[in-house]
Amino acid sequence: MAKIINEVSRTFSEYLLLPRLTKTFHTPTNVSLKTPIAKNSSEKEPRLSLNIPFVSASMQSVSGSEMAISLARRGGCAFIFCSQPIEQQAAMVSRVKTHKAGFVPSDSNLRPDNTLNDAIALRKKTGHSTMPVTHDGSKNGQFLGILTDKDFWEYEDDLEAPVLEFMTKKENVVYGSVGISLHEANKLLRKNKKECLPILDKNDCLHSLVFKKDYFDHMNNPDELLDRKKRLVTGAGVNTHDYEDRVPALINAGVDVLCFDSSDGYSEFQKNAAIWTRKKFGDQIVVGGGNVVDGDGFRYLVEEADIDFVKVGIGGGSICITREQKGIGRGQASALTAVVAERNKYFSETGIYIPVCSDGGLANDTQIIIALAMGADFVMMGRYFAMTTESPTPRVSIGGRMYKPYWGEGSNRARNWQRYNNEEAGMKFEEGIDAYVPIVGSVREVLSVTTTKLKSTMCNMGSLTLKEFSDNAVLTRISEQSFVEGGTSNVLSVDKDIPREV
Ligand code: MZP
Repeated sequence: MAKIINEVSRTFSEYLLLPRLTKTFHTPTNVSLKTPIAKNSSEKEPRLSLNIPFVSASMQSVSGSEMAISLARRGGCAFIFCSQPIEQQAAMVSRVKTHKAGFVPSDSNLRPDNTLNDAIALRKKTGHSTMPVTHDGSKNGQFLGILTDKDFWEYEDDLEAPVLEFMTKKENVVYGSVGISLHEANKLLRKNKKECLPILDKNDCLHSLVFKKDYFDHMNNPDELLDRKKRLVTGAGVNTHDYEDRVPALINAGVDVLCFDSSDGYSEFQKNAAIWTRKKFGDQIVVGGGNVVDGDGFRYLVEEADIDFVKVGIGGGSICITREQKGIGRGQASALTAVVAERNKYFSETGIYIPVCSDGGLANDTQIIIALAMGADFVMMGRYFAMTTESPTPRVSIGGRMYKPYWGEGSNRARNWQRYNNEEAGMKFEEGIDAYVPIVGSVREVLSVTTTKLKSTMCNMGSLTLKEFSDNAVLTRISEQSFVEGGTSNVLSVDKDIPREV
């Protein structure tokens, strides 16, 4: 006979935190959001930790290389989607790993015979006023000099005159050679009071540029997540079909973390793929598994599949219709607390700590905070990142507002790929929908609001680390009435209730 769990399956919006004693040193500046992503023990540090507890979903409409670069620069990690050809995914990983913060390829180049008018037009097009001059106007051509808007007077000089007459010639330019470290390049900029340092190869061809402004940008991103070679960290999704080809290609491209991307990870398919990966690559790579929604699934992945972190959640994603279509899933709060309880039990039995990731269905910052309080070490989000300028989809104007397309990996649009392309499932039904989400700003902007709120709540809970936060957390279930009470009541909101004159 079927086993029936009588306890209701619950979600994050049904809970609130009760504040704990806040001491004077509990201030946001003292809070650390560092969190493990690889298994660890009291004797052994995790092989990899995130500097903020946020990762982006392995989805076509969320995680490309631009997302991966931007998120790693803020301390998180993107999982580049696997529903694409292996070479294409490996190229995206490689783009992140070769992104050298500080050394940028020049995108505004001139030939010496270009006119000042050409230079002005180029500046308008790219928005960049520093323009290297190369023999053929290409970004890696022979370097002849550099033109900036300080070199000419737009309303005084003859704009039909060639750039050659106005540029600072190579012999008067301070430049660096390929191989110079970023630290040394910045020292040269500082010593010579320059804004930009061209980097030349041994044939005097332009390689890249280093800008003073990027140094400040770097200083403004103290949480940047870097590997041992100071390259940005990136993750990638993998599947249980072509892993024997995909995993080596991704590792070759330099990927740091892999995660099996499946709506149901409690399977021998995932065990076989994870064990194969571990046997072949050992601890060189962090491997995540999932998704599961209970302690049994957790135990299986940890004990049988030797994975590093477990991802929790079935059917809660904003674009997901798995629960409606197949009748499997669990309220995300119930799923998370069940898995966290099993993780803690496993830790007390073995001394091995397995990070848990809450994946999907986080509709706002409050729910992110509740998930972390309930013991998630980090959260994976799709919609949240799909709404940023860095997601790999085009902007679309609908009714005067700007949106971006966002679709599930189980939707028709995405599913011509291995995960959904097996004979049994056929193409008879979808598990995800095709949607639009409003554009809310850059990854940096949205994360800055979320992390500020999270740190503030952690202080309310008398905690300076995420571990203290979940150890200290006391949560209460709320009634529908108290949920209503939590919003505004008996007032007219200036934003929502009072019509504005146009
Ligand atoms: P959300 O952050 O948009 O609410 O949810 C993102 C998560 O939904 C993903 O990380 C993945 O686990 C899940 N997902 C992606 N595609 C589908 C689908 O098509 C899906 N059903 O459920």
